[in-house]
Amino acid sequence: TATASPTSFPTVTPDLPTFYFTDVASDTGKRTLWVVTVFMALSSLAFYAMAMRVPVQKRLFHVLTAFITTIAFISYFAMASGDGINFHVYKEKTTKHHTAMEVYSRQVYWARYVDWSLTTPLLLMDLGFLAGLNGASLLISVFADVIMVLTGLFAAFGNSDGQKWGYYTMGCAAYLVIVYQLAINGRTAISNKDTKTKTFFTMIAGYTLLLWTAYPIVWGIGDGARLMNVDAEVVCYAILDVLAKPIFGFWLLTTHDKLSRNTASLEGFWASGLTQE
Ligand code: RET
Repeated sequence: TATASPTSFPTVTPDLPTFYFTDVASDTGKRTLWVVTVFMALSSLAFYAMAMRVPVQKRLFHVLTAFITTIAFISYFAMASGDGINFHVYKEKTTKHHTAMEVYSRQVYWARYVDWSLTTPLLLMDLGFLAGLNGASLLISVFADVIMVLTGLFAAFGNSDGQKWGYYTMGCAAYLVIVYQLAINGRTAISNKDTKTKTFFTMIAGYTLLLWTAYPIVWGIGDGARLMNVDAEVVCYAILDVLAKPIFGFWLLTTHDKLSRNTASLEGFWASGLTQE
């Protein structure tokens, strides 16, 4: 029968006319994506140039940071040129008098998750190596990070609220593991270092946690609750990504150059087997 209760969201109603509503990025969103693409490209070039000005032994942070913006450049290039995006149908319902169907869909930029799954572990390695975090804590935080991003991807394509918010909850739990590793174990590790390195780690790790916490909030309002349109979501992530990658990177590299004596221990791992330049 054609009469469907409006709460059951029927998927197949061949006899009802169907209206499609889609939320896609407008020129504002597209321009934002291109601007960030260029910014990521230029930052990457700057980081590679900065890497070449120091001997290989001193390049660990430069290389990690340049990798981060390189991946961001590729993923932003994909999104700006219309790749790495899918439409996700998120609501189907009949109109008030059951005379028509309405289908809502929204763009999901899945290229972001590909980016995050690679760049956020690299960011954690930057911070972990700076703090002199032990291998166990670093491995656990990187694992939790991958779980966080992948559950976010599953959540973005969830077919029901239960799925969507279920994955989101798992992602938030994984995020808490990262916060714990950085805030508690990172602090313990840094306590052996000199005051300058300690202050710098506290500042840059605090800055990171503040920015990272904004991501699940933007996700919850945008992809999650669909209260924010795709354009606004693109702009929010653009600002966060620029602060969390290139700005974070410039801050780390310019300060680390001055502190490089203090992170000598981990450079043993990075430079083992390298001949002196
Ligand atoms: C998701 C949804 C699931 C729950 C949580 C999330 C957190 C994402 C974060 C992303 C950080 C990205 C960065 C990118 C580039 O610099 C996946 C949105 C907790 C923290 C820092």
